[in-house]
This record gives sequence, structure tokens and C-alpha cells, in this order.
Amino acid sequence: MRVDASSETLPLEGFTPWPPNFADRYRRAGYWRGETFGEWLRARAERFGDAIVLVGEKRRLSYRELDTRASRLAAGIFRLGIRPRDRVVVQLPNVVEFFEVCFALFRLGALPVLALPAHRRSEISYFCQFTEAVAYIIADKDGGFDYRALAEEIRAEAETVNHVLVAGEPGPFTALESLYGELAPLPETAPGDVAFFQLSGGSTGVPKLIPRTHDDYLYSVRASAEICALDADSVYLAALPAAHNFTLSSPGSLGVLHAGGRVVLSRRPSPDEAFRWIEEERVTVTAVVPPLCAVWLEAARNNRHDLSSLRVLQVGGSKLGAEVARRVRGTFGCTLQQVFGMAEGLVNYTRFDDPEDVIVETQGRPISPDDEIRVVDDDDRDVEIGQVGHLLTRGPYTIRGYYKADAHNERAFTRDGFYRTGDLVRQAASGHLVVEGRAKDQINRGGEKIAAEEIENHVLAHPAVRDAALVAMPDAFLGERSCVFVVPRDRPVASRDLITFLRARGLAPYKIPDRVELIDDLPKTSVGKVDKKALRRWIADKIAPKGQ
Ligand code: OOB
Repeated sequence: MRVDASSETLPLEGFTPWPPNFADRYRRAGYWRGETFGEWLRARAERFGDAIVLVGEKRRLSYRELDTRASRLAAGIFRLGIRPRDRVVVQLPNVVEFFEVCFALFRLGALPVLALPAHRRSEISYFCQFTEAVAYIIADKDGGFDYRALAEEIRAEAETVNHVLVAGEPGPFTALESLYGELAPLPETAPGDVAFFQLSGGSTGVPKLIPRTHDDYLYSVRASAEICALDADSVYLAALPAAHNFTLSSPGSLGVLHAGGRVVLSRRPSPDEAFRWIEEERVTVTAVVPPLCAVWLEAARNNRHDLSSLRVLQVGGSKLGAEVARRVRGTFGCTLQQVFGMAEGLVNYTRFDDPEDVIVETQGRPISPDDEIRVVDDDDRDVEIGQVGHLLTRGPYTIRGYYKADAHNERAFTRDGFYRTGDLVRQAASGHLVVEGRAKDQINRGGEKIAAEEIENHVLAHPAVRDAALVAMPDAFLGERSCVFVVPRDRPVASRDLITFLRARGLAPYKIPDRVELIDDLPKTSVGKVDKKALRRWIADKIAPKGQ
């Protein structure tokens, strides 16, 4: 039963809706079906009932159980006073509770902000304050890190956070387990409304939030499940963080839920743990980033596990080298699928019937016939087919604006609503895209994105630093690592001190610079901007193996 929340008809403040003519078009084309996540899960439960949907370390859950537990948790969270459109920062590892929490919040109409397990005080505190989150949901511990200690710090910094809910031992906070109560009527949610927030890899001083609606996200899930030929026999291993767009919906856990398959949750992506799961649960499809692909290929050489169930290995998040790509089929006896996507929307897949060269050498083509792709020069003029340019995109599941970011949106989107991805690509006549580089000021550290300006701001907060620039340096394993060039004020800055300083500021570990270089002055371009190209070249030369 539901109670009406008729005041909630205006779009969420700070959300940029699609223009009505586009929304009509996407509805007419059948992309947007007017279904909410809550209804969608209920329909899955009715159809797939007692089939197992989630397998975690300690628990297995059927479709029906997930549906019921999500409703009971939604009722419990509602009783705490959390209401539709309240923001809730969710930071959970790959555990069954991640899905129970997300679906409970979807049912309630409260909006999860999907943080990654690696985020620390700096990021979480910002998300809580920026979104005025009323609650923060964590696991007790993961990978030796105690999230309850982090929550204590967050409570001190973010005054809107009234509730900390903990999966596991709650310490001074509320046990999530205590909230699964009696079913209760819940408010109505609207399919065109924002359902949750993804986080942008970003290139700016503070991370941007990406509002995704029920309609648009479910379309990407259904279409991805179809492209990836998922069915009730599919078993998906979530080895990367479950909250990331790749693992969640490309086709990810939700794609598998759509098809009636089973999701296996691995706490770590290491071959030890992942291979054990593949054997035990007869996993058919999984997703990795390129460095992990290389590690798995290496580990598969003297591996004791039976990996013969694997049909598809998806690789995405950063550019996959063709040499590594070519080894996938021979080693795992399965198909490689390249995935080039972004939390803002657009996702590209190589298709299973693409020729081997296309699978190995391209990053795939868009999901939807209505994904509009433009490849343009610096003045937004379309380049010839096959030429490298900036990728712009617009479509039925690509956002029209970041949450509450008017000034940034002016730059990140064209006037007619194309998202400027910051990626440099070339498009083949077949529609397949090849990622050739990046124009955004970001480091892609093996799939983990670092916004240069965000880190530079932290470095500049050090009293002995006058100026700083963060750039990518090539790395054989991760593709890129980060190097910060530091101009000291009047005394040299010891690299160890700087790193200790950055850690103390509560940055996610992957954002801590891999290398610190002291420099007298930052080189400038003719227009007076920091010449990052020169810095990248300099550090690449310096670290290049001799004789190359
Ligand atoms: C995925 O999403 P995000 O939001 O973490 O990062 C998006 C950016 C892209 O703009 C591009 O710069 C890079 O990551 N990227 C790739 C890539 N996949 C993503 N660059 C080269 N080759 C690829 N295959 O990373 C993401 C979201 C959904 C599915 C897959 C990846």
C-alpha cells in the first residue's frame, strides 16, 4: 500500500531535466517506460520468485527475499524520519546489504549518493555537506578500514547527518539489521524523478554529482542486458566496487537482475578470491579494469581453479592495450567485451558478433540508436569520420546537467545539451569508437579517476607550497600514475611530509600522488596557463627506461 506525496511533483531542485520534446521522444520510442526501481524489483520478484539473486560471503538471497527485505528496510528507514528526496550517502563494499539499502531507498524515494569504498573523510564530508545528507550508511569494517571511525569524523563535520546506519557491528551507531521491521505504507515515487546520484570522475576542484532518474537508468540497464545477452542462467561476478556505474549497470548487477540471473559479490578483485568464486558459482560473466585484466591473465597461467564457465570478460574504465586484449580469448577461452562508459550516461560495448579486430582494437559502439555522438575540433566543428576529436554526446540516458552546478554546467554541456565528455576519440564508419586520449584535466589511474584541480587544491593548502600542478605519468601496469610538481615557498618541501600532509587531509588513497617533483617555477603556455603538456613530457622522459 502507498500513501500519496502530492507535493513532490516538481523536479528536484538542482536537477536539469531533459527538454519536453526529448522526453516525449524517449517515451514514445519505448526507452522510458514510466517504471520506478521499486516497481521494477517487484516485477522481478514476481517473475523469478525463489531463484537466487544475490550471493555474498555469508548470505544467499532469492528475488522474493530481496524484494521483501527492501520493503521492510524502507519502512524502517521511513520510521527514522527519512523522507522522499532526502539524500543519503551510501558507502558499502560488495555485500548483500548494498542492494537491500539501495532498493529500500529507491522505494522510499530517498536518494542514495553512491560513494566508493575508497573514499575517505575529504570526499565523504564533502558529499554529505554538499547534498545536505540526512544519513550515512556504512559497513563496520572492510579491508582493515573501520568506517565507524570515519563516521565519527563525518558527524563532527556534517551537521545535517542525523543517522549513521551500520551493516555489521554498529559501535555507537544504529545497526542496519535493527531497521528491518513491519511493512508499512510508503510514499509514491515518480519514474521521471531522480532516483540516485553517481559520482563523476571529474576534472574540477570538487567532485560533481550525477543525478540519474528511474526512467533513464532502467533503460540503460534493460538495453545493456539485451546487448550482453543476459538471461536467467547468467551468473555475474561483481569484482569491482558494486556502486560504480560499470559494475552496477553496464550491464552489471542490475542488468543481471533484469534478466533473472544471479549476482555473486566478491569482496576483493584479486585472482585468489575472484577465481574461487568463478569456480564455486560457475560465473559466466564479469567485469574488470585493464590492470586487473593483466593480473588475472598472469594468475591464470598457473591457476588451480576451473574457470571454464566464464563466457564473457568485460574490460573497461580505462584504455585496454591491444596486446593484453588479444590474450583474453586464448587464456580464458571466453569472449572479450570492451566497455567504454561514464557515470554521466553514455556506454559503448563491443558486440559479441563484431570481428575479432574490432573487439580487440575498439572500445565499442553506443547502446542506443538515439545516442547522439559528435566528434568535434576545438571550435566545436565536426571532424571528418575517422579523425580524432572531442567526444560530445546526448541521449536517453545521458544527463543534461550535474546536480546543483550551474556555472560548471555552462562549460560541461553545449547549449543544445550535448555532454562534453573530455575524451578524445575517433569514430569508425561502423560507429565504433576508439579512445585516443583525453582533453580533461584528469588522471586515469587504472580506471580510478583523479581530478587534477582537486588534488592541487589540497597540495596548495600546505604552508610551504607556493604552486602545484598534478599530471599523469605513464605506467606499465596502471596505464597512468600521478605526479605532482611542487613550487616551494622558501624552503624545500620533503616529499614524505607532503604525502603525510595529504593523508591527514583524508583523501582517498588512490588520489595520493605517486610522485613528487620539486620545481622552481611551473612552465606556462603563451596564454599564461600552466603548460601541463610540457610537465607530462618532462616526467615521461625522466622515468623512461634508459635506451628507449
Ligand atoms: C567508467 O565511468 P567513470 O565515470 O568512472 O569514468 C568515465 C571515463 C570516460 O570519460 C573515459 O575517460 C574513461 O573513464 N573510460 C575509458 C574507458 N572506459 C571509461 N577510457 C578508455 N577506454 C575505456 N574502455 O569508467 C565506466 C562506466 C561505465 C562502464 C564502463 C566504464
